[in-house]
Amino acid sequence: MKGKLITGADLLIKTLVDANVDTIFGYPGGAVLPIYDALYRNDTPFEHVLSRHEQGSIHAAEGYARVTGKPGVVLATSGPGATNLITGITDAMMDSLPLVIFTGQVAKNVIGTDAFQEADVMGITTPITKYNYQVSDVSDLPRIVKEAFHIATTGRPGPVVIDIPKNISANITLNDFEDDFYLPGYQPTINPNPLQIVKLAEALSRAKRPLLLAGAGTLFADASKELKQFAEKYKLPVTTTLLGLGTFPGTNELSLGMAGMHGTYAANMAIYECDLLINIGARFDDRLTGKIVDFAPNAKVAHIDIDPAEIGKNIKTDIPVVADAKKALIALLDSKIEMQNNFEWFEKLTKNKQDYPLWYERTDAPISPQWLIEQIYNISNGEAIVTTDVGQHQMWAAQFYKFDKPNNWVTSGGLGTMGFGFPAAVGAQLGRPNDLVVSIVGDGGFQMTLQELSVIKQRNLPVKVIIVNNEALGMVRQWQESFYEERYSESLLSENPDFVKLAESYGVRGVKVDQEADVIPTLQEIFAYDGPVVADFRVVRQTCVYPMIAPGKGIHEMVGVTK
Ligand SMILES: Cc1ncc(C[n+]2csc(CCOP(=O)(O)OP(=O)(O)O)c2C)c(N)n1
Ligand SMILES: [Mg+2]
Repeated sequence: MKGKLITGADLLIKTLVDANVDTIFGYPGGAVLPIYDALYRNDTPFEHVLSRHEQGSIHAAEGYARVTGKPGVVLATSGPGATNLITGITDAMMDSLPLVIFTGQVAKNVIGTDAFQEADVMGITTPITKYNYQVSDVSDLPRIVKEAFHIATTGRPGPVVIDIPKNISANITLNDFEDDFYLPGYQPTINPNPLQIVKLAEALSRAKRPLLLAGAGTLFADASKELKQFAEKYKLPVTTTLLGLGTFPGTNELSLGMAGMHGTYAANMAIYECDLLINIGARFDDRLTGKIVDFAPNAKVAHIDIDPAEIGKNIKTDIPVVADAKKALIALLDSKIEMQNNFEWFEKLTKNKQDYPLWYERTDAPISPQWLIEQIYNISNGEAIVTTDVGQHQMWAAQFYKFDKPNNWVTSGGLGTMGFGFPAAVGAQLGRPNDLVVSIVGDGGFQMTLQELSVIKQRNLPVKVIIVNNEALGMVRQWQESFYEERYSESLLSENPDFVKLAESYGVRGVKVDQEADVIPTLQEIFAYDGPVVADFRVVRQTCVYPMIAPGKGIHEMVGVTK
């Protein structure tokens, strides 16, 4: 017999060390006790971060993955531990975040008997993971873990679940199984087809009104540098999706800002009027496109995406390029392209930017939420990692924080998960300990996962929580105002807790600001403070997010473009 005898849990720890894991986000329970015991007994080179709810663990892992580019690793127990992860797994699937999630499972001999804390994790997670495994033989464990990290991080990233029955982690086994793998059915296409690149180069040479649309795929491919080179070389205007913010510098003269439901007039009209739309790593989701027939109606559409399933899914595509965004951009930079004179187009877009900027009403007390975001931008020199929840504050952060650098923007796009922002900030701060992490949250969403205050206290993580407190489920209130004749059904939060006292009860500093005059000094002071802070900013409840494309309307039918 070869090798040493150890437990399956010790073998798991070894596989994590081999995968260069530095942080695990988790929460213990019966089915993972052998794994937690192995964590205790082994001198591991990685850290385990105890959340206060499994949803906190998984959103933290998402935040960590988003800002570091490394996979987020999660460990939870069977049954309720696993089901508490479901929202985060779905969120990661929708936003293509690389996660490897370990769930405990009841022992193999009782699977299917409704054993204590048994849940069908394979069944539940099949539609919300890139791949999932249940380990049935411990000798497969090293290979499965290696495969899982490979699948999560390559091609289009996504979450992978490994369900581990308790007998596998508890029993004694050998420590030296093979971990080589071969996945003939999983070979993502990385390099673009040269003929498709030629077609795209030719289309660009003919275009009079070209436009680049950059999505999160550009970030995952680490292609921001190439995107900027390409745009500047040919003077191509650039708009981004919500998740693509930061992939192209927001302050660059070629930037039109974000497109879509709450995008800028300049960006949405550019999509409406362009004759060539080059989508790089965005998935044409409905919050971007509005009514499909009015989306880029005069344009040839090129779509660069690593996931072939995205091509033509929502928008008819003339030039598909299945490839890694960086490889495709490098190929385009090397292509022969002779641009038409697009001076008039560029002038028009610049004029749209100047004539129809984002606007807001400034108020003194309570504070204007958009003005608050502008001050956060100014005082952090535009260099903070910003995480948000979902709602009005999220859209204001997207509109008014000009992201110039990639991977500093952490938000829940596809699933729109309230409760995401604060735990995501915990993971972001752990992944990038030297950066300023500002978590802009709603008074509603913060109350969904604020138990993670224990974690920032325990670890003295200097996360700055900014509550944009409108005493409302603001985005719901806005839709009720606009589309339901001001019937504010269950959307006003007049019974919010005292957030300052709440923070203090966790041992975290709390401040409340309700006058404009106090905003700048408070932000300066808390950003300089070396510890966690919860700041409750009182903003005007009635403020709406504009411009807006109403549901069912076309991208050119924005309302609230001007005051
Ligand atoms: C988990 C979850 N439940 C419900 C919703 C629907 N929803 C979207 S925005 C919103 C209001 C959010 O309120 P708040 O967190 O205070 O942010 P605000 O819009 O006021 O800035 C709600 C309820 C959601 N996105 N996620
Ligand atoms: Mg609110």
